[in-house]
Amino acid sequence: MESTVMSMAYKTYLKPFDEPIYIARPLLPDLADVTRQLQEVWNSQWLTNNGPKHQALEQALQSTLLVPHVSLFNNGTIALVVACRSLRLSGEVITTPFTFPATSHVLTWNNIKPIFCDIDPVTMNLDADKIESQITPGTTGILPVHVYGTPCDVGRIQEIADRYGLKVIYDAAHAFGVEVNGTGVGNFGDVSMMSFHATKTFHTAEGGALLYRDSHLRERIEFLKNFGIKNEEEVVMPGINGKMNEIQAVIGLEVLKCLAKDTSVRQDLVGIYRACLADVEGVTLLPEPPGVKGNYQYSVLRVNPRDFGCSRDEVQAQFRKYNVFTRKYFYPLCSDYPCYRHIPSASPANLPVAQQVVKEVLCLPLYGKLTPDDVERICAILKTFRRKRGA
Ligand code: T4K
Repeated sequence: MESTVMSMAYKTYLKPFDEPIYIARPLLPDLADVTRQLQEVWNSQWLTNNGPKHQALEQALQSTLLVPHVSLFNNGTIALVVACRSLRLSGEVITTPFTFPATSHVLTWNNIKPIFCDIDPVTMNLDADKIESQITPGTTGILPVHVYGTPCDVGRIQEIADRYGLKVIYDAAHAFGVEVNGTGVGNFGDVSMMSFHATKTFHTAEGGALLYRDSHLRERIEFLKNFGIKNEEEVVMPGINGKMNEIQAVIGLEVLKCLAKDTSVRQDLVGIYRACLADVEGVTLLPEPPGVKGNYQYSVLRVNPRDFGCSRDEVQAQFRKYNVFTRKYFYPLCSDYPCYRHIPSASPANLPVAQQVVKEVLCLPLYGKLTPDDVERICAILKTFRRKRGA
């Protein structure tokens, strides 16, 4: 009798969620707090162009991210476009195919040819061992991505860059607050870009920033993000409009106040994912590297179809029936887009690891409003998809 009741309860547990469970949901501060700050913006009648909220956020982020310079932007993509310009990159830049489209597109927007290099099978970041073979006389830089917030092999990459006189720009879109042995991740390379899109741990609805140590870069970056305007009489370079406005900055200031608590909730939820899936054959979660303070931006599953008895795509399709919307970040590979697949380095033969990884990864829902019970239920549902060999 007791076991029948339990099994009925379990069946209910395995029913579809009443409301859709998305991959991400934005961290929303108390609206009253946001409104209070917006009232100040209204009173000041200063809505954009380096206003007081913008300045306050820039300073707050310099200390939060442990980096000497932060320049705010209207989104991460424009920030990355400006980063390439600020370092005068040209010709060819070595990058990863396993990323969001923005990474390779910013090179194209700068008339730079992306050269795709294969990735590490565990971290899924650019494989430092394979970078040198892609360097040619036309190479001016390396654009690695700290995918899912896992830091790249920053030491090795810098050593290669120094040896060949190359610049390094990190796409750190996912790496807000990540530290490597106590150093803010934005201190590595020449410049790093962070995205403050609504789906990121820290956000300004849309937004982004460049992080860097060299104070000489600041003036050029600030000109480039503001049409190249020096003053009312002088325009010194062909800049773009990359400015963050005061409303975005207010959202950022309020999100920042809630971030530590939200990150701790995310950390606990990742712990539950790990505990629930530890013994499930055929699925693994992205490991946390030693010495790294993570930000728990994503919960990244790898599905081995042979051992799990079901492919990543089948898992995603099955989850949809339960109202759970996972994402195949980052399928397809950038090197497989029609605009890039003609490039010789985009050939699948050059990117065997990326070609394999891109079939296996599935990002699971992760955000502060998800409950431990939700995560346990998502894991329980996932386990039902497993097909034992021979079954
Ligand atoms: N480099 C890398 C490595 C990146 O991953 C990104 C952006 C960039 C550069 C460029 O940075 P930004 O220019 O964006 O600052 C989302 C984000 O839009 C994008 O910022 C992010 N990477 C990427 C990984 O994820 P989509 O196309 O998956 O977004 P979307 O609209 O499908 O949203 C995903 C889910 O989030 C929805 O199913 C529901 C939920 N959601 C979304 C929004 C926008 C909400 O609950 N509320 C919302 O307001 O790209």
